[in-house]
Amino acid sequence: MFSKILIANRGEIALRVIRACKELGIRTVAVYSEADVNSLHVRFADEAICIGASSSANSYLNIPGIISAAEITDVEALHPGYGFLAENPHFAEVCESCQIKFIGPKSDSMKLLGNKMATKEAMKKVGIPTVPGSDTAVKTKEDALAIAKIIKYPVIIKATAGGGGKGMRVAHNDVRLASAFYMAQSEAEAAFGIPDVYIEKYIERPRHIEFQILADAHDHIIHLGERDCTIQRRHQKLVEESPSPLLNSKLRKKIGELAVKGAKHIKYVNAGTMEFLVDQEFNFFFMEMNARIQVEHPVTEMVTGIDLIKEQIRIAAGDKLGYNQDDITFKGHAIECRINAEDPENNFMPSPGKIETYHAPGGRGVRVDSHVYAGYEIPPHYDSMIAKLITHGRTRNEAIYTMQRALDEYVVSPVKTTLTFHRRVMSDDAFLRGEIDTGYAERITQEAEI
Ligand code: MV4
Repeated sequence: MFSKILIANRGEIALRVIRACKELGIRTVAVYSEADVNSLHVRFADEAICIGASSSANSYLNIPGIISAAEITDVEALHPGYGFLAENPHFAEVCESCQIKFIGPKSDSMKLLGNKMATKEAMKKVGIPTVPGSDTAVKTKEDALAIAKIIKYPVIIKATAGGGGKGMRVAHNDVRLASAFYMAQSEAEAAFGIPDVYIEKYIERPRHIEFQILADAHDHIIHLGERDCTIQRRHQKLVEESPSPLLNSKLRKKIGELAVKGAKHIKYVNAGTMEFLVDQEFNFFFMEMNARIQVEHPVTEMVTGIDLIKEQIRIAAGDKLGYNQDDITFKGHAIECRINAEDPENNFMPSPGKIETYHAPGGRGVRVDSHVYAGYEIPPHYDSMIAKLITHGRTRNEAIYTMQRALDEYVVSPVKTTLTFHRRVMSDDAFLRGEIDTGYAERITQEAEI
């Protein structure tokens, strides 16, 4: 096992990794930007090094700065968290070439998974259902029209280098397809430096269900069930839960086995997530695979009792998984609400600034993962998430009632937060019935769907 790890991240996830390290007896090194001097991840780590100015580009994305910090402090491994450099194959290679173990998948896996179309083809090859569409990059408007003729409208154009909803365009007819095609291409070129796009049949009002995978370096792969992440806005998840109210144990077993098969096929190692869309008829389709620990990992931890961060560290250290698929049992129901410093009454506009009053909820069945406190100044430079509120209950209703109670207790002022949005969701009849789709968040905030 490692004796010292550097955490190349900030905020709640840096704190989450530090906590796991402490429980494993591993010393920790935090890195921070000038804006984060007073952050809890700096205070709770054994050592902390400033790696640059406030902007992400100068700090948490500054590869030479992070590597220098790792060398000075003589760490054996590095945890990237999520976002920033977590899925950057070049960064993983630099770490390995400096004898620093990157706690994540191999850089080759990250390269493949960064290409959404190549990943889709790889999964299709082992019998995982994918959405009908082009199986190579679509280079001309004529090709795009020919594919649309076969799969029929509506269609969606996606950037091969995209993911997470970036660079997507929907078209309902030939005229719109032509302009959507050119727009998607130029957006892809501008955002990723790669103009390649592909086309799929557009699934209307789907649900987003993802499976958590754990894979060790000894060809042993298991899944830890699913998370339903259907409640999103502009591709930002707001509420996640496990199990999904949509799946029964038969469908869970079926998709879970396919997810494991897919991860095995690409020789994936570490924690990963296979993302699926489920349509109104319960057909499911593989979308993409995420090569990182995800924000919403706590809901899986709550229902399986497994510490995913510790598992990531053990896997990177070369340990074998300590259990088989049959040893994984699911207990009760967990829900996570993302508390962002954003104003739901004003188009979710970021609301950075100083938190004057802060009271986090507690009590039975409540978990809060957060780096903020009374007097904390939310910097304007990064993601606006300030906390994750997770509740667990024996049933979905119990988890919801505990969430309602915890949301009532939560006080954050004067910054605006998504607490108000969550209070509305947790008492909304459609949500209580589990009748949601990807248009839900926009509908209840009376916004137009994209
Ligand atoms: C789709 C789709 C409909 N049809 N693909 C958005 C994120 C990316 N991972 C996949 N996304 C979508 N792909 C086809 N063929 C609709 C979405 C989508 C979506 C998916 C999950 C959750 C929220 C969403 C919001 C808008 C669009």
